[in-house]
Amino acid sequence: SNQTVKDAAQKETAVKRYLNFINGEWVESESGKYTQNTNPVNGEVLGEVVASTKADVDKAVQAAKEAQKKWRLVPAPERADLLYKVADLLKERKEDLAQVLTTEMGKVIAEARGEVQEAIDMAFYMAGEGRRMFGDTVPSELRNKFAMSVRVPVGIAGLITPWNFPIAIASWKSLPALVTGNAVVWKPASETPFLAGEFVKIYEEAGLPKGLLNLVYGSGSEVGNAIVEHPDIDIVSFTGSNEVGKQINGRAGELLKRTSLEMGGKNAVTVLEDADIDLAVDGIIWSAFGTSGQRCTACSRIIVHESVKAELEQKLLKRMETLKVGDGLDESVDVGPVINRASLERIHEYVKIGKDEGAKLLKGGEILTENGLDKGNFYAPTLFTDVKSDMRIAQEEIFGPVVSIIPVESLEEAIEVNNSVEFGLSSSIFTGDINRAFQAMRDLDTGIVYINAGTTGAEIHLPFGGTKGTGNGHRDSGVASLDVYTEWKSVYVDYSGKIQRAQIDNY
Ligand code: UN1
Repeated sequence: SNQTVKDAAQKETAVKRYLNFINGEWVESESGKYTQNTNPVNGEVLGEVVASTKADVDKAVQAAKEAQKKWRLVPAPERADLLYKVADLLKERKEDLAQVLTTEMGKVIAEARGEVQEAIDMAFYMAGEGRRMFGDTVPSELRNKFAMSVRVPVGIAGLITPWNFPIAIASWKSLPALVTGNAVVWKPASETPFLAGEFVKIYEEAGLPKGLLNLVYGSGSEVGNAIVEHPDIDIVSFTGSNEVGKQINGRAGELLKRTSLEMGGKNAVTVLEDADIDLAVDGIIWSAFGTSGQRCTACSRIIVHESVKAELEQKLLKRMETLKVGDGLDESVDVGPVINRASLERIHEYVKIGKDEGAKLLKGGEILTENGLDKGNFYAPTLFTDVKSDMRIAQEEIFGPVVSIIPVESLEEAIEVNNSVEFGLSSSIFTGDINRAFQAMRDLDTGIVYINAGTTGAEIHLPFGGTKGTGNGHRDSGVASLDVYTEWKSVYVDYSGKIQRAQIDNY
């Protein structure tokens, strides 16, 4: 009937809307307001999400507090069952999730699938931790006394996650937090709200007890601040910009609150004179232009021995010719859009700064508007050469498809240049000499080092994080992530039947 047609049409045009998830229910925000989610390929409005407030955070924390009281008593192997279910569901829905990811964030579909795979891997891996989560048993100084240390949950974890790896990074944080017995309040980036909602739906479907993981959306600083400042949130885990990380660290420091911070990178690939240049080119192309350079681990500096610089430049230019820029849903596209207009303009500004500083622009350096790209946020893959290490384009994180060649004369100089930035996330060296590879591995001051591979592609069962301005000593993923969400409790059991005085009676 006509009615049915009309209903169907209405359904078709209904706005897709995501709500907060608090205490096991999908609920409106106190604000009654919404923010729009757009597709970076064409600016199309995909739908909207609630604009949450401090009051929403308060409710979420209250729910988390109740839920955590019970969850901490559930045996860790049983907690892990939830994670196995999450893993299975992620696996089942891998393609759907990848589509949502590409549509709201822009990374090419092959990389989106790869990112969902990271979350799947993390879920299985952390589920396994439910049966490990090792503590230590150590000998006591005293007779008939037993000593051990065990991990206990911190309490409530506040997670603030970025848009560039919206499900992988959310999985690096939420899964270890939950398996170790914490409850979670999560604020995802406002640029990638739908994938966050979908991830929470998976937790829900897996049988997540109510209140254990709460989702609050928010685009300004109100929600983030509320999470950082809430007295019942015990640890704040953040991945994002240095600017915001420093603010969080400052405020959390005053409150004596634990933080785990993962921030910028200024990662370099070093190419020595004895390197396989074709291999290095492959590594650089993938690391510099994959995800349109919007990875914390992206290669944005190439430190090359003078004797192979010309060959490297030539081969890079040739490969860059073949890169197809466009809609990431098209399987043949190599480089998608950047996240938004502001980002596009910031990248372009850096290119201008580079030119003004005297760097030589070899390729790219422009906002792309032709061939239907004008509605999206597309930047041409860009290569600078003859860059000096102290130029701003060689020091500051650009977070776009821009890479700079810095010539050097020796391995020692390469290492010095690599280490002369405020960040310390990832580095890579291409060389055929195993001795120099090991020397570099020792001396490159970053949390991640690659030998004969680009700067990206970290695997979830190894610690992820960096030195210096990149972080504050904690690690996401890998077994090290358990340290973020647990306290050590040292336990002594004296079965001697008398009060023995440590440090005294045995000496
Ligand atoms: C990030 O850019 O914040 O190592 C994460 C990589 C990915 C994760 C990047 N596995 O490039």
